[in-house]
Order: sequence, then C-alpha cells, then structure tokens
Amino acid sequence: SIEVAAVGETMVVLCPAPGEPLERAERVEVSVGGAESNVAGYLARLGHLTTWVSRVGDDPFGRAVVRHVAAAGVRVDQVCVDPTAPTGLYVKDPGPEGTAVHYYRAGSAAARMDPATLADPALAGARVLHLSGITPALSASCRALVEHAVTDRPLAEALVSFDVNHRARLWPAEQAAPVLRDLANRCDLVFVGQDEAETLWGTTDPTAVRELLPDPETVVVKDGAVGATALVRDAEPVFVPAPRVTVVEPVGAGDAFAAGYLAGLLRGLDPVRRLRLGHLVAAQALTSSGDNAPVPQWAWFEKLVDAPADAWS
Ligand code: KDG
Repeated sequence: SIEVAAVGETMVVLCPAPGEPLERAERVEVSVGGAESNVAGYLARLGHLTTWVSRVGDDPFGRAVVRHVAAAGVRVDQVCVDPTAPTGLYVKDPGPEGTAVHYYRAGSAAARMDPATLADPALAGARVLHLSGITPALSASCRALVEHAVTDRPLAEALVSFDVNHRARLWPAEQAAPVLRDLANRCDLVFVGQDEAETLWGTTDPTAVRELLPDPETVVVKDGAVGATALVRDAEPVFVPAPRVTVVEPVGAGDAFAAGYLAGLLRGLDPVRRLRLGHLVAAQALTSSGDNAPVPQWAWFEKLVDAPADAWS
C-alpha cells in the first residue's frame, strides 16, 4: 500500500532562455514544478511508494503536469481532473539578483481542493502525509484542507510532515506568519528555512524557532549552504553541515532536502543520517537546473550516508 501521500498544487513552469530577461524573451523553456510533487518525485526515486494528491484542469498543461509527475515514478491516481478550472502556471524571470516568480494560478483547479480531497480510503494506510505552507495560501477551501489534514488526521496512521514554504508572492509575511505557525504546530515534523523563520517570526535561532513550535515531535531548521539542525523532542539538537557544492539553481533544493530526510525516517535511520540524506538529495537539486533534478537511486545514497563524521564537517 501507499507509503507517502504528498498533497499540493503543481504547475507548468515557463522560463526564458539563459540571459534573456522575461520582458524581452522570445523563447521559453517549458517544465513542471510544484513543491509537494517535487518531494514525491524524489521519494519515488529513492524507492518509496508515493502518491501525489492534487487537482488539475482538463487542459494540455494539466495533462503535461500529470505525465511529468507520473514519469518520476509517482502514483497519480489521486489526481482529480476538474473541467471547470484551469491548471496553474508560473513563469520564472532569472536575473542577476536571483529568480523572480510570476504566478498565474488564482482560481486554478488545484485551488479548488478541499477537505474531501483526502477522503479516499486508498490513502488510509499511508505512513507519511506531506504538506506545505503553500497550500493554505491558495484558497479558503485549500486552507480548510490543510486544517483538516493536521487536526482531524484523516490518514490515521500517517506522520504529518509540513514544509513551511512561505511564498511571499502568495501572501505577505504579516498574514502568513500566524497561520503557518499554527498549522506547523499541529504537525509531527516541520521543515523551515532560517530565512523564512526570520521573515515570518523574526528569528533565525533554531532554539528560538523551536520555542515558537513546541508541539511537533521534530522541527528541522535549515540554514542553506551552512547546514541543518534537527530538534527532536527530549533530545539534544543535532546539526549536520551541508556538503559544499557549486550551485546551478537553488529552486527545488528545499523539496529535495525534505525528501531525503523523509527517506531516512521511513528507513528508520537516526536524525544525523536523516539530515545527511536531506543534504545529499538537496546537493543533487542544487547542482542541476530546473525544479526537479534527476537523482541517483537509493544504493548510491546508502554508501554516502554512512561516511565518517569528518567527511561531513
Ligand atoms: O519548491 C520549488 C518550486 O517548485 C515551487 O516553489 C513551485 O510550488 C511552487 C510554488 O508554489 O511556489
């Protein structure tokens, strides 16, 4: 049966050719991106039976999205095709100061997800339900879906994993901060970047973040290229430095990190190894362009995860 269910919107991504500002672009590259389906794709690659739960329009972009996610080895039979709303789209504008993002997703099919989205008994036995803070920003019904998922726990067996993923383009920090904190606090495992913790809650300190999020069993605070700290209930915080890599494009690295961590958890590894796996999968994403990088299979990671500690500092 299903090990992991990941719920969220996935969009077609348009990105101009390198060096062409969007405003003058004559050609764009078409790909597919969505935080939760990125996590699902990496987990499938790492050998976990994963399903992506979502909604797309009955349109060519919707079919492209579903085909792309399925090609990564993810189950897509929980994706509803909605003939009354379009598939969302986002456009990247890479510039010298980073990549700006323009969304065309208001009123999308995925924004119509609601609590019933998780009602299928086929999901009942999942071990992990992965959500992100993007979904509650999409619509009132999507927010109700996330509230339902974290409070009523429709997937009774599942650990609920939540990547805070604050998207300023969807909602400003003042609005998002209390909602994301409250939702995160009702999950079992939370991923948050220090940069977003700063923007949302005014702190980068892992211990202070933990004080704001006392309820989950585990909070993982990520400090980009530096490393990540796991704060597990009743244990000392553990920090694992990130390996040095030459970054090609950072988009999607957080999703890869979450997938690596979750794979370690599903395989019963300790927090240090979970963090190492997070970094190893993230490194794959950082060193390739696009939102979802091709990654090696589990056997490749398995060797590196047990490397001696000094290889990691
Ligand atoms: O997570 C990296 C991107 O794929 C993601 O940001 C796109 O789902 C996305 C969003 O809503 O921003």
